[in-house]
Amino acid sequence: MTPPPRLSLESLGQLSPAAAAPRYDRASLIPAIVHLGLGAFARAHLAAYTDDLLNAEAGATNNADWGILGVSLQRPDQRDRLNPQQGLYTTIERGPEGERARIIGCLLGVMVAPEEREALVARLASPRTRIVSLTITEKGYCHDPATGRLNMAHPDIAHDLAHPESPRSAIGFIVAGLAARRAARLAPFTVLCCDNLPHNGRLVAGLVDDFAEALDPALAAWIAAEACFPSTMVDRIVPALTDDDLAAATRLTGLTDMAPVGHEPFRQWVIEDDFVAGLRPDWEQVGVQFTHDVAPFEHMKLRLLNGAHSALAYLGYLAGHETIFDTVSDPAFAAYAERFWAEARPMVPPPPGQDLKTYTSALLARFANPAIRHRTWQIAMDGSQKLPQRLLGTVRERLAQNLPIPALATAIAAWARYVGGTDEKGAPIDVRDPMASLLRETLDAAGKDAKSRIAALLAIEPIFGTDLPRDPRFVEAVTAAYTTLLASGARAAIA
Ligand code: CS2
Repeated sequence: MTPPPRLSLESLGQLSPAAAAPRYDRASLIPAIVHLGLGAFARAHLAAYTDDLLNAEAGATNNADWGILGVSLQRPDQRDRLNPQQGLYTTIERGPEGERARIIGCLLGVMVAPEEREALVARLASPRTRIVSLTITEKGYCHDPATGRLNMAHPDIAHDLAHPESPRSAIGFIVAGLAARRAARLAPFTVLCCDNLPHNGRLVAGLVDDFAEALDPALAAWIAAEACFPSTMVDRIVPALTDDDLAAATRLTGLTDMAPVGHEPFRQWVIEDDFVAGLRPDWEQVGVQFTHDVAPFEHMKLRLLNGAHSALAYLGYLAGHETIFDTVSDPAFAAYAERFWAEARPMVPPPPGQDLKTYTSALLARFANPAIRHRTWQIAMDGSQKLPQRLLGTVRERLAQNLPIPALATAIAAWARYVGGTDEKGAPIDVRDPMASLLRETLDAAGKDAKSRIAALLAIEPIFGTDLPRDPRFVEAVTAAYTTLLASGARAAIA
């Protein structure tokens, strides 16, 4: 049997009638958005919203220019899958009622930064580029998570400061692009951070400033005066691509797509309305919320969604659960999630019009979506970069009010158990974390005793700061939870 034709502009005519195709004229789009870190999430979120807007505006001219150029900062695989399809790909929405496929048309192509550094800087400096958006994950910012400052000793940052015209890091590319615009007397672009970091716009502005200041204080002053760094809260559960997704895309579209993306129905995007010259797509027409203060939304999302995600990922993985769905289908873990939220909710001021109990009930339902196979191992990645904003802020605020932290301490103990590198059956864990070797060495040096292992991990300042390791209430709670995890296993520990 010959495989169905590869998805492309030419084969769109053969798209299955059940799948939706772009209704706008793709030829009129220009890549006014350059997106750094093009992964599944951005393709199911930023690009899906933009595609909705283009569909809604089809025929009108005012929004016809907002196409997206994707950039991979490391590997070529997204380009190799997407460029032969002219940037087209299938999104598969998976809800309790079944699957719905559509073709996204606003991605115009993908560049691979390490192979075309100068060309990418030239793109960023092009007058047509208005927005540079980012989903590069927490570690992509090369910062110290506890202080939010740029890590000048990071190898990529050290390289980029020595070779600013030929950068490696996202921060290096942004500053190179802005420097070229300033030299050409162009306005800067807006930097739109879409990663799960607190005050993400302000954070990136600070990192760009740290970098530019080290290079050229006049450039730093120009960026501070002219550029915009709106903060955002982004939300949609988008697991990494699997072979099942490839088969599902073919089944639903009748075409071969090497880069489909599966996602849950829910999505949310809250953006601070602060763009250079006010230039941005009218995303509010398709459900994006613009506000002058994103902080309460990101607080709620990072602490309640991502906090519970990380807690369930470590505990669930240790208990042998492959996905978040498997984990919360186990009543002991669903009950744990409720206890976690009961600890976290009082430390979250609700955003306008939002009831937090309703929010966390909806989260449990989202986690329990059987059609979404989000691996605990995927969420467990990069814990050193995630713990501060997901768990430790809540811990600090509860301790300041002398409130107990049993569920939070259990989550941190599960992380400590996880980064130890062996699971409850003695099998090795593939720990992915920029600090993986430091974590390993720290634990090896600490020996076998639970108290000294926890003390050694909590002494890692970029994660825990200087206050938490000195707080006996925190240290004792995490040590006790860790001891129980070792003795009884994750499931019994929470049951
Ligand atoms: C997850 C997030 O991988 C992770 O760490 O917690 O990717 C989560 O799925 C998204 O933030 C949901 O919006």
